[in-house]
Amino acid sequence: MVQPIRVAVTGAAGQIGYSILFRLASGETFGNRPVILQLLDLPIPEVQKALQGVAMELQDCGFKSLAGIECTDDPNVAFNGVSWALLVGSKPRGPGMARADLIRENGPIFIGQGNALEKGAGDMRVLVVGNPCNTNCLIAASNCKGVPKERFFAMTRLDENRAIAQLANKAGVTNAEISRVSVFGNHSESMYPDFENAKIAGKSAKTVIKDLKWLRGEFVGNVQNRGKAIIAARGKSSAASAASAAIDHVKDLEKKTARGQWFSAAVWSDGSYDSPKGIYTSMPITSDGKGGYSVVQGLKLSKWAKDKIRVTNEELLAEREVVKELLK
Ligand code: NAX
Repeated sequence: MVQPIRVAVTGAAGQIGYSILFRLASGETFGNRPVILQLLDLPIPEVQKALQGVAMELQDCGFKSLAGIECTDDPNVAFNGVSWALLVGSKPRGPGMARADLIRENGPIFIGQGNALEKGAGDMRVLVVGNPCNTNCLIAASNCKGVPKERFFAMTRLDENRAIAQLANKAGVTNAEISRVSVFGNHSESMYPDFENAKIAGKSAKTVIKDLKWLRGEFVGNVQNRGKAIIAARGKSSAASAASAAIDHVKDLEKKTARGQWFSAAVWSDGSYDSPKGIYTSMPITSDGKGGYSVVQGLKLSKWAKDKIRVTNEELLAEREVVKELLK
């Protein structure tokens, strides 16, 4: 009999939780391997009641691959024995709230969760989605001593997917014809989506689109500001697309990346592309299909692109400064 895989999701009663859990349970993400979901949310009666409601709906789907559901308000229970921990839960940014205040507000959550992950840790991988995700990932990893920093990721896959859709739309092709898009830096408005190495139907995106002004201006801006545009249109932040990107991340890390392809994730900086060490910054990576990854090396970037990457990494250094007392 195949051993079930245990997957923890925090903030499971929230918007993203409501989209992600069904795709984790359905068999789509882990194939035929049975899944036990370990769902964490706040110790507030209404929140725990809502979480029970989500668990009831999961049961009602009758997924053959769902082997169990545990709902809890205790991170030690949620992370016990997991292979994946998806850290979604955190407070959203309130109106007029500065980014630094959000960082200070959410940072402490990731100390406790880092400690609990350390206790429960087997050979797990952690994906931080809750914002500011790069810096929250740094806090969690730093408070999870003994677990290699390379097992932690912050999610920038949504930004990559947004960039793919923008390029496909401009070139009048399907998303499937776009490849080799990378997101560099922070999951914030400073991120840099690289089109210089992207391909459209196997040809350089720059030669297909032939409009450098659009690529450097509208394209980059649309990707950087897409989160805001969704809030303006929907009145709520992206949820289904964020959940979908997290599923893409897990699936892509679980399988060996096809030759010549890559995907984006914020990883523990090894200094590639002149990124400072000691931060989680987004880079193009490939997976070995066994839980390990490598940063794609040797991409050619213009001085203009390198400047953009420098700026977004400087923002990450400034965020690290804000949370320095939370790091071990
Ligand atoms: P919701 O407010 O709908 O849900 C958040 C859930 O987290 C709530 O159920 C809340 O009770 C729970 N929570 C809060 N603190 C917790 C704690 N200490 N332990 C466990 N649970 C806790 O937000 P949702 O729309 O689901 O978004 C969740 C996070 O994802 C936010 O931080 C959001 O900014 C971030 N996002 C990140 C994205 C990315 O690409 N990295 C994109 C989408 C999204 O903006």
